[in-house]
Amino acid sequence: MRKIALSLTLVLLLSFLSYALQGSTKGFPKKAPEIKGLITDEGKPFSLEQLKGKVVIMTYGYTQCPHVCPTILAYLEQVKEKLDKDGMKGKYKIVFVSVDPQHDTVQNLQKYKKEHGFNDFIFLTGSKEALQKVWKDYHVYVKDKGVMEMKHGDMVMKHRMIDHTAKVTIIDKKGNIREEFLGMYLPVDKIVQDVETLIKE
Ligand SMILES: [Cu+2]
Repeated sequence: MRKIALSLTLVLLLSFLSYALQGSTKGFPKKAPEIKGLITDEGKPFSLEQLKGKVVIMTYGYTQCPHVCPTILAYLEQVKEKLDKDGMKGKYKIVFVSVDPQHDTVQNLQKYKKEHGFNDFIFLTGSKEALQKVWKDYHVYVKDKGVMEMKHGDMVMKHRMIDHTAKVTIIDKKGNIREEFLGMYLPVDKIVQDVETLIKE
């Protein structure tokens, strides 16, 4: 009987200690490269250092993106709502790094954020050089294909097309990348569970 109780305790302890993050953890943990030279949608200089002590949920995209980025942002809005409901407000930050230095000026980011109600998110832009450094450091593929015509039924519409990696990078309170969620269809509950675990570390 005592033996059973002991092994039960051990199993419980082990399962607690070995919570497995649910995203892609290959190559992580890894120190998150510092982000230099980018500015926020409020026109302020940004650094990851400013967010030390918070879990950072970072994604990459552009405000004129017709489909992928709006989808990712809608999922992240759900993540935000769940985290806030669980009392996590202020303990994490959602950051969106632009892949479009040409159009995503501070003003355009501000406008986009306001129009879509992403009030708690930080949108980042910067010079092409500064952004390119961040894309490279975080392994984000970016290819500007210019304006392309797309058919919507009988209508032909013009879209600014930038091919880019769709993913979310999760950085812990100490500034280490811990995992990534790849693709545009994000598992909201898994992200919430992981972020809450990292907040409690
Ligand atoms: Cu996009």
